[in-house]
Amino acid sequence: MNLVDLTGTKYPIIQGGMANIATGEFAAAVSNAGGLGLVASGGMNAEQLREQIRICKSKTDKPFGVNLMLMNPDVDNIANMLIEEKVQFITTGAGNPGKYMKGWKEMGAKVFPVVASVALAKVMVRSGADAVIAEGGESGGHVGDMTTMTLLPQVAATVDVPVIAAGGIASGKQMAAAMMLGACGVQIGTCLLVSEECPIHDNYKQTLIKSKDNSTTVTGRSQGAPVRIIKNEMAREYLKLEAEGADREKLEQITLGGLRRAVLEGDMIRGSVMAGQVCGQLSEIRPVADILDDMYVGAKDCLANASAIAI
Ligand code: TUI
Repeated sequence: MNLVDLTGTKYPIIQGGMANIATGEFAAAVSNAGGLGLVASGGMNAEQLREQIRICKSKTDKPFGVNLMLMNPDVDNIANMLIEEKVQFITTGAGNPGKYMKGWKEMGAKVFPVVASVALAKVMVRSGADAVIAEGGESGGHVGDMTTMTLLPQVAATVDVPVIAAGGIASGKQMAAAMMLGACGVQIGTCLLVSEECPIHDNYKQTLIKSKDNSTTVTGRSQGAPVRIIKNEMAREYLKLEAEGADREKLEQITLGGLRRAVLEGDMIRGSVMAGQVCGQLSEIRPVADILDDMYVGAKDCLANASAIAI
């Protein structure tokens, strides 16, 4: 099944979670532009998130959803609130949402858990997932071990629900490649950070535009919580301490509040500037509608001309 049939959107493109960034207003902008906008839960409690969901509802009549970051301390209350608010699309990240699936499905929601392994994809399908999002470690923020190139076809070959590709997708060519590997659509995050509508500090957008292919690194592997961020003073200090075997408390001190520092204050030196490896491809700030249009038209074009590729 195509992602468009599953979501009722114009394009088979969904927005990534993006904690502390994807407000109700931003998610509505993505939905109005033809993608599936998602209000992010990371950094919010249930009541704060409810308010953002209501803002999103007031700003779009198109389909939208919520991304539930499962490491959120208020996760149980949020899971229930999503039922009260009758949120129709729920994506999850950074964990196993199994215990919430029954309640969400009974309310009528479609649930797309992010998986970083074939094993979790199988478990999620058994729990009733309508699709799974196979996210490779090219993506920004919390990452798994596999790459999109290797994870996506293995998940697609194993499960009998649609598979959405994520991680390393910011162009029509990359979208087309994901479709060739068995995806029914894509999830994008980093390339939306440089949209006009994205409510992050301008320093964050300019840092992404200046960044190169190898501008990101992964911190937190020693803590079992790997996070892809732009290399800066904080990231270098973190990696040095990690290599020296620093304890959890010391490492947490460095990153505490780091994402908010980057997003709200524009602190590109000590902030946690989450971004995927596609950052080197980004060159300008554009409206969300242009980013989605170009990606979709580019992918269509690529697939239509694929037979001309000599092998
Ligand atoms: O969740 C994400 N990406 C995120 S969440 C986030 S918020 C944050 N804030 C501060 C510090 C750290 C994070 C930023 N980016 N992506 C979805 C994702 N889920 N990627 C990988 C996974 C994943 C990994 C292991 C999902 C499940 C899993 O195993 C679960 C299990 O219990 O087996």
